[in-house]
Amino acid sequence: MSDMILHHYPNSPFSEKVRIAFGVKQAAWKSVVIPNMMPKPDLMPLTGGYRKTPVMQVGADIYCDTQLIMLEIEKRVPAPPLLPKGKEGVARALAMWIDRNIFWAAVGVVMGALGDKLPEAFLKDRSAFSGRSFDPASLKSAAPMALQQTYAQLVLAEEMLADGRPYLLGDAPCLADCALYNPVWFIKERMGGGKTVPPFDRLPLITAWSERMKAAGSGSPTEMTAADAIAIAREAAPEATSVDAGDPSGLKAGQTIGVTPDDTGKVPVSGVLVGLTNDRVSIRRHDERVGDVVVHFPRAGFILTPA
Ligand SMILES: N[C@@H](CCC(=O)N[C@@H](CS)C(=O)NCC(=O)O)C(=O)O
Repeated sequence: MSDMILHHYPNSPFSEKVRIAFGVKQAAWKSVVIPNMMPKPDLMPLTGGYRKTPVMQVGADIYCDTQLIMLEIEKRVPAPPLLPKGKEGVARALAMWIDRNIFWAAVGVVMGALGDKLPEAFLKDRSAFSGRSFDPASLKSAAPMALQQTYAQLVLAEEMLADGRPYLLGDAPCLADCALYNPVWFIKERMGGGKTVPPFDRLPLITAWSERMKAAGSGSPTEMTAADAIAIAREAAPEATSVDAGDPSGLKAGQTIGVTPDDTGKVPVSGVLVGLTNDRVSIRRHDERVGDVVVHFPRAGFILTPA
């Protein structure tokens, strides 16, 4: 069973980064809607504790973090490419900048406006998730600065479009465009889509670009239940992986290790090392409900700890 199954929820901006990639590629995928906060009882057996959204599953292989999910989609649906030839590193580096810098500024803008309308349980969950205070009054007072920061970062992308190119790296949307669509979509979705919504009142090229991106849609999703996704994992065997014996980390195949995000949702996932390359680390774990699965993470932004 090689369907790409995305575990996500509609309001999740990082999920939109992936959904728009499915749109660019006009890809078919399965959609499992997960809770927008902990607990996530049908996701944890698959990931072993990784709690962020989204997660992609293909059979008994579980891909965590959009950095890696996008590479996996690219491998499975190569055309049209998200990594333009000769600019693969640039596209990935831009995506990293956007994910790590613009996203949190955009969260500050949206939460500043909506913080006092969100359920207490959600605010508590996000405080624990991020290590930052999601208290509505603090969110509100920090919002003007978050807006300035969002603009200061987005203006760099506006400059990239200043020569008339339709997308960040040229004539076609790439990984960097999908990444940028995440915070832009988030603010537009939650604060109203108009051109006059700050900071878009001062970003005409990004505003026009976001309309072009929106037109890509989200491919062809089909709803799937969490129970069906779990059954698929149980019945499938993970794909083959290999450990680079010369990896400078010194980690060896068969060792038990923990893998932990270095920024938010810092829950370690432990398992047996079965894959290690420049761009990913893969660990095998067993769970009663899902059987043997391999959970894959990007190298950048993840801490590997020998047990
Ligand atoms: N680096 C991660 C970031 C993912 C992320 O922060 N996602 C947010 C939702 S958009 C999240 O996990 N929030 C907490 C949750 O959904 O439980 C990625 O690229 O996938």
